[in-house]
Amino acid sequence: MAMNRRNFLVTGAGSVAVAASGMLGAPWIRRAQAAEFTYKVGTDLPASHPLNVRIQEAANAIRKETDGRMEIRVFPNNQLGGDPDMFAQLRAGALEFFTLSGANALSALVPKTAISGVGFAFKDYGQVFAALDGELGAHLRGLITKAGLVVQDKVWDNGFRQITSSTKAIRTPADLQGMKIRVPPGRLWISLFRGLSAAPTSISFNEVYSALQTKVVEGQENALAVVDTAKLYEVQKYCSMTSHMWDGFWFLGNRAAWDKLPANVRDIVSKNLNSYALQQRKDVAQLNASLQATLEGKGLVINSPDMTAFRDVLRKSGFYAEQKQFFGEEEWALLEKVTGKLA
Ligand code: X2X
Repeated sequence: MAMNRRNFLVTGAGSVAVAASGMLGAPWIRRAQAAEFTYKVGTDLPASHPLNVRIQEAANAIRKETDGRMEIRVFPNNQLGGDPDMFAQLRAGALEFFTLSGANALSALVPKTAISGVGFAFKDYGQVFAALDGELGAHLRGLITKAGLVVQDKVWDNGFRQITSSTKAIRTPADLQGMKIRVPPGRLWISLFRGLSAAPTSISFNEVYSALQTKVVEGQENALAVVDTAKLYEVQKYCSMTSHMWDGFWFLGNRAAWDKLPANVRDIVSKNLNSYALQQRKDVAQLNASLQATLEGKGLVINSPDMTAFRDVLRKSGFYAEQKQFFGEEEWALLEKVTGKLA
């Protein structure tokens, strides 16, 4: 077998070793051979974030349980592009799997998935997962499926989002007035921060570090696990614990690629993705609870404002009335069934 660079890249280092040692076909080398199905998953977070760590563990379990038939390769950190790009690739079939927030680019196709990000809707993780593992989640997954995509049952955690800034701590609603803040692509984020009288700009995550560094924007908002793993503390000074919204990732699949998998392989994939998602939720909750001290050690100045006044500003701005109308009576009722009256 001739080994040129292309062969090497296609077959991988395992096969090179096999070819070189003349052991082709040896049964114990089976794992090094190409899988029958090699699918990619793209994510927007750094490799060290529990989202990627647990997806990789799920992929390992899936390879093992399918006897090497199914390989899922993880491409973290926007290696395959920003969220809108990866979402387009997923829809076109160039990418088989993609994790995406319901409030992010997914809401351009399925607007109602953004409902999980409504400002101050969930008071804690108990409410978040009661809603998303319950009726609201089932309803949203139905809409995603109707739009032609595949979605796994368990949502992965991003966390409650906090505001960081290079210019000031956020202590009162007045501190947000006119603040140039980066938000992810998605209508809801713009409505939320306009409702709080800030000046939000949509920027996809792959451009956030440099947008903060060059001061195109003063601040951004993300869960502490993201602030830490993406090293945003290097380009931000303050972090205000606003927990203004919860955010999570749906594990999406391309319909044609999914339907190509035999039923027993699909079952193994879903079973593992859903069980590792539950592990990942625990990791993120623990991290977000313990990272304050770590981030202070890295130089961030952290404060915890009383959020009552912020909610009042949002209510008075008409935010909840507007969102209720946007998402619709049925969806709003499913949300309020868990959260209690919001508007
Ligand atoms: O873009 C973001 O800020 C991120 C990484 O949190 C999302 O995917 C929504």
